[in-house]
Amino acid sequence: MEDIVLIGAGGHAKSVIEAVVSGNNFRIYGLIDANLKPGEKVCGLEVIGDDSCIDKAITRGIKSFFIAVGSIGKPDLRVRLFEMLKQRGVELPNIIHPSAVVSRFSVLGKGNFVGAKAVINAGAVTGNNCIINTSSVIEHDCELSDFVHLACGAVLSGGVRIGARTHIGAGSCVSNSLEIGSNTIIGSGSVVTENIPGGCIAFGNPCKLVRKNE
Ligand code: JB3
Repeated sequence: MEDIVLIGAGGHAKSVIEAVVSGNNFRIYGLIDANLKPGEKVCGLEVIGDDSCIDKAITRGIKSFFIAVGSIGKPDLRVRLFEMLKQRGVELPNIIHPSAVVSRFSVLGKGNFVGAKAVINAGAVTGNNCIINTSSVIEHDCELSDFVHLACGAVLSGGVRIGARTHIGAGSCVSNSLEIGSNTIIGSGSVVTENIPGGCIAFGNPCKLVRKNE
């Protein structure tokens, strides 16, 4: 089994660890976290140090890394870490919980997390480093750009398009064929029935633009 290093050892890392351990494709070599002490354990796995350990792990022959810091609306850290790992030329696999249903007719980029009981249906396409969290649904022909976060239980109906870095809050629903722009946050529990532009915060039922996302 191939070794993998997880970057981040907080709440989201626990969901990632659960998926990796259940999936049986990788052995977790260790966790890298900016604030936890080396030797501390999360779900029984050891923190090996901070981001300066990434190069040490590469030197020791680790090829695969996964960004296990999450985000709630602000993906900047995930973006920075992803660019840094890309520059180092390491493998950035998708981590998919074995209970997720991912269509063979969907196309996923790199470094995506697909949580327990998530569904990605035929014809859907994702970019890189998205979080498709627990029990979320990406229906047929949806298109997600890079760094999108679909929080737990969010549902995209068929043919929805989501711009880069956009966060769809937990339990939200987006109606068929709508488009949500980049850098937008849709608040939890929203019901999106019309297109939402980029760079804004919107929420409610029906979902309405509330203010700019600065
Ligand atoms: O709601 C759900 C199901 N999940 C949320 C997830 C999507 O986002 C979760 O509840 C959290 O709200 C959030 O998870 P995350 O990002 O794991 O948050 P937190 O528990 O605060 O852990 C962040 C970890 O990243 C902490 O242990 C920090 O020390 C660490 N960290 C911060 N900056 C960093 C850096 N680690 C590394 N390696 N490098 C950094 O620059």
